[in-house]
Amino acid sequence: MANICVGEREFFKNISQIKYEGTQTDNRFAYRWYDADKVVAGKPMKDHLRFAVAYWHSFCGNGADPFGAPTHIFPWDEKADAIERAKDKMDAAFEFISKMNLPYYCFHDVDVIDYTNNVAENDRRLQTMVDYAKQKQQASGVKLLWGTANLFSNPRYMNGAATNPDFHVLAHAGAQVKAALDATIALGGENYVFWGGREGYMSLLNTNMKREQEHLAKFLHTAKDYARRNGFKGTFFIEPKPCEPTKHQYDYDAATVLGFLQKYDLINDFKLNLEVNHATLAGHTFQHELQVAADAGLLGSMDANRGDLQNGWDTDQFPNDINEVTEYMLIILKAGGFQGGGINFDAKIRRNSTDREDLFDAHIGGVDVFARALITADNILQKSDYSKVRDDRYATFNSGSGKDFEDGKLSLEDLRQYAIDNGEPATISGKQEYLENVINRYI
Ligand code: XUL
Ligand code: CO
Repeated sequence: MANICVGEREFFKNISQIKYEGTQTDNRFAYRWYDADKVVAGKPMKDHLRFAVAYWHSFCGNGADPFGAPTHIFPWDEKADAIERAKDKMDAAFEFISKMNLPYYCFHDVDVIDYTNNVAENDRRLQTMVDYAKQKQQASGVKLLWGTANLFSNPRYMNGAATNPDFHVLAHAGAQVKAALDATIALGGENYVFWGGREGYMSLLNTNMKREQEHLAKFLHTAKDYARRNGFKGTFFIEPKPCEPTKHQYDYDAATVLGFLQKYDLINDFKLNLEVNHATLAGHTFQHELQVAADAGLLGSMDANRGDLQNGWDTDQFPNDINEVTEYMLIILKAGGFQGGGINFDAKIRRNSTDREDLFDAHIGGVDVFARALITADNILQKSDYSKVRDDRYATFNSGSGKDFEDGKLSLEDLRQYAIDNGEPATISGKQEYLENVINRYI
């Protein structure tokens, strides 16, 4: 449980710590399902879910969009001095996270402090904020789930960072990653994320894809080796996304990244941080991405949000669909949970959600939908025949010739002989509607 951590100014006045009150409560600022210490499937809910608040959306994202100026005017953005302003923002962040009673946060370097174009000055700035964050973590008990470097906003990265055709730009990306790794290590960060926002291309006409991908792999090796030499024990995550801002991003989806990690010998240090709206942009369900990662032993962490079924871009809305999230939790539970990571709310309130309390409503809804989904998924696995129905579909491979096939003992001629000996197979239902009803029954 987090200790409420208010700085010199209280930014979220009139809201006290969010507590579990059960489904009957009328209090909007309470959890109805998330009972952090309640044991579900063998461990407390908080250890399954490991919620994190994303610094960028909640304390930096000002509601601006390509068609309009900021609508979220933050009181922590008022001071003229960059460090003073950053400290106010950090006060606001730790006040919010500790009032939400959540265990983790995640940040990019430039979320916590404005960067200049001077590498040494940036390092000094980040170091100052790391010292401040250490105090805040200590006072609140809130921990760093992962750190990362923003290698996509600065104009120098318009042609990519680690995949930029200009080595000079790649070197700047290296400088930034070094400082972000140092910060993550200093703050006890449990993981480090690479999201390659511009690691891809806008046009193949001007792109040597092979060379760029080799540079990306070399860059990741170089960063990993540096972090390991400097005591980082956590996991590196790659966050797949198919496009946006680039036309094509090399970390397209889970299966693509899996192949990349294997090809470039990164599979032992890197896992996946999957994001819901990235999956849907790639034309997949999020369940698909989770299953690909789980099957490869690479299910590291997730960025929770949702897209809009009618819009084709990354709207980063807060998750709220219990049916879908239950399906996520089924896969996560069956996979034995996240490997090192947790559930980071990489989600933003809408441009017109301009009340300070909207940020609480958004996170409370997100937390509760995952908590309820965890309980529901556990009930499905414990009480229903969901697993059995799935397993039974493959029963013919458990013994006899099916087992021989799995064991690699049958030739193509053997398959032919079996087909002749056994005639036409029986018609067997896939039971999809039944299983959909099982999910709904336990919600
Ligand atoms: C962008 C995105 C990023 C990463 C971190 O779509 O998801 O915020 O999570 O760089
Ligand atoms: Co993300």
